[in-house]
Amino acid sequence: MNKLSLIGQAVALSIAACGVSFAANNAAHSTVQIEQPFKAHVLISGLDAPWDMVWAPDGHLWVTERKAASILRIDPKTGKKDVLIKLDGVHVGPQHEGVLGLALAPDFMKDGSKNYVYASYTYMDGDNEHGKIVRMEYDPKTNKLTNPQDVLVGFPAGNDHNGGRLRFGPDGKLYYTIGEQGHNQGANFCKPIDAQRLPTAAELEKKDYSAYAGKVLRLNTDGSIPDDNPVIDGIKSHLFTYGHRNPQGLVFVGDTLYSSEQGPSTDDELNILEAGGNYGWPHVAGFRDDQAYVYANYSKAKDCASLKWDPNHIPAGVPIQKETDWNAPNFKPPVKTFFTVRDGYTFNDASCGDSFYMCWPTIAPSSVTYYPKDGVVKSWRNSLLITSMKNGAIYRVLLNDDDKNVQGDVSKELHTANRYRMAVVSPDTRKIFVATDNFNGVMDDSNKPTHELSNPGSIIVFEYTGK
Ligand SMILES: [Ca+2]
Ligand SMILES: [Ca+2]
Repeated sequence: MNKLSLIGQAVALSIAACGVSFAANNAAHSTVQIEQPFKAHVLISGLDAPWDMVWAPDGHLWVTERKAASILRIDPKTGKKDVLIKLDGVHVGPQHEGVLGLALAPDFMKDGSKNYVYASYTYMDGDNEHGKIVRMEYDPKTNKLTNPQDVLVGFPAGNDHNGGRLRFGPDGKLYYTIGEQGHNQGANFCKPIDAQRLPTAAELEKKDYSAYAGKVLRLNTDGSIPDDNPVIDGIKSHLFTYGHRNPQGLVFVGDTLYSSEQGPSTDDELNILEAGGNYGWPHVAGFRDDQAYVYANYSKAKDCASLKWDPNHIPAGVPIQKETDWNAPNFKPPVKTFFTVRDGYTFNDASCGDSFYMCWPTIAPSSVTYYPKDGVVKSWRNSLLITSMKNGAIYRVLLNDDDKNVQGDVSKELHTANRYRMAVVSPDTRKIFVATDNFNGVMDDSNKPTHELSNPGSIIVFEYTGK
């Protein structure tokens, strides 16, 4: 317990130092103290890449452990952990593969409910990697999840950008985000981005879902296509929206569906998802403003394999397209970016050394959750809380009264030197539970890149101590 309480103190100190308005002052740590006092402690550590987390009607946190391929039930007061199931056949990788999204049926634990629980994971089908969504049954007597049944199988997955958030809508449908597998970058730089590719009738007939990369799906709980899904380019499929890069966050606020999405070196996004909308990737990052982004399509370069991918310098021979040279009529711009910079921005900042990407203006948003209108923290009411992996913080965005737009400012809250994977607000709105990644980089308390995470593989509880 000594270690935990010491960690708790360290966390509390760093919060006190870092509650600044990010929009007002980019040089953090120097100005305005937030008025809300929080204290913090580590609820549980030793988790193997916690990924999704929901507050269940049984008063517990339900958590997917991506790399352990398990689903956990954790007591939010004591940190006591029960393994509900360890899923078979999961393909686990270092960063993006394993058990991802988790959603409980809307009638979960109500009288007569079958207590269905849904999760997504990556798997190998021969040499091909895919993602699937499964349905399980929870038995409160044995405290186990059993009988996994396929809901939707065979959608695209890979070693990068799998999206992976699974949520129920108020319409009783399942919504699921899929990334574009990080094509056109890194080790996958010669593979084309399929975020704009739409499924054909022939593909759907064969249950070939290879065009579902870079999309958000809407499906019935049995995996079928809802009758009222949008018809896009003449085809009705599981697609709800398209043109996404790596959308990992998904939350309904009333009927409005917000999604956070990871951009390239600029322009992480907060979007409102509307049926049939095209969110622009890879032709547009953020707004269609021609600022600090062009679409460099390596897959169309002659002899791509002979080239070297470089995020800071596009090699000769790679076709380039300006954002304003692309004009899809159903393009939906984001409601907010994190952050847009002007052309000429120095992406390869020498002061960041080999970790130059850590100093990019992006935040690596991993999830989005909602802080309600009647929450105890007054200035947080009606806000979205977006977890940042790279910057170890929650970026708070205030919504307009009608929930259909954002107000201007973004506040950076609750910083620690940890990669924030997912946040959940307790029903009494006093506590924010944050699950943390196990490895990789984060900005430390002096805003410098570090790979020394304070509390890897943990759930941190930030508790409001004000009135
Ligand atoms: Ca976009
Ligand atoms: Ca742009």
